[in-house]
Amino acid sequence: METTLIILKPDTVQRQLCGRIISRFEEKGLQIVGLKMAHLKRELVEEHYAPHKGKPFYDGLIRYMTSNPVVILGLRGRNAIEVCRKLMGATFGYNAEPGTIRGDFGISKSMNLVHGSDSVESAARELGLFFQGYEVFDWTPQGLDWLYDATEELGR
Ligand code: IDP
Ligand code: MG
Repeated sequence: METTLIILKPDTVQRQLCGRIISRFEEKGLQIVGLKMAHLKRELVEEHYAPHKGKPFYDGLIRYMTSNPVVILGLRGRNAIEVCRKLMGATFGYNAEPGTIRGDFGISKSMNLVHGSDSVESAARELGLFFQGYEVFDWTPQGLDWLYDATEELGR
């Protein structure tokens, strides 16, 4: 099982799409293990997006991400990082395939509704930035045996 960091960006909150977008992840079988709302401070967003520092869109990205509240999620499941990236779709809304979150709800380059970690290393780094340990909950979904093959995938 992997856990990934998802942020519903300010455009998702403003456009009141949080519920619909969280449903996409839940319907797929991902489990919410952390959830909170925050108006992000500049320093935290700068650290989160440090790999993009110096790129032409960086300053605008920081302004956008600190402009309004966001919703932050920890999502858990098999291959959660890749699964979430697939559900999100390509970075730019106008490129993203229909059926994906970015493909169905947006058309912008920067305002693309969601952030999702892109590797095991970045997921660990980003979860550590946005959640304290006690804010991530280890709970067992009742329906787990109907989402995964118990013997083959869950080792039971
Ligand atoms: P990702 O969110 O699909 O992983 P990244 O390349 O990591 O995409 O870029 C981080 C965020 O920066 C994007 O989600 C988007 O909001 C913004 N961004 C990336 N490239 C551009 C650009 O060329 N113009 C404007 N904003 C961009
Ligand atoms: Mg990225």
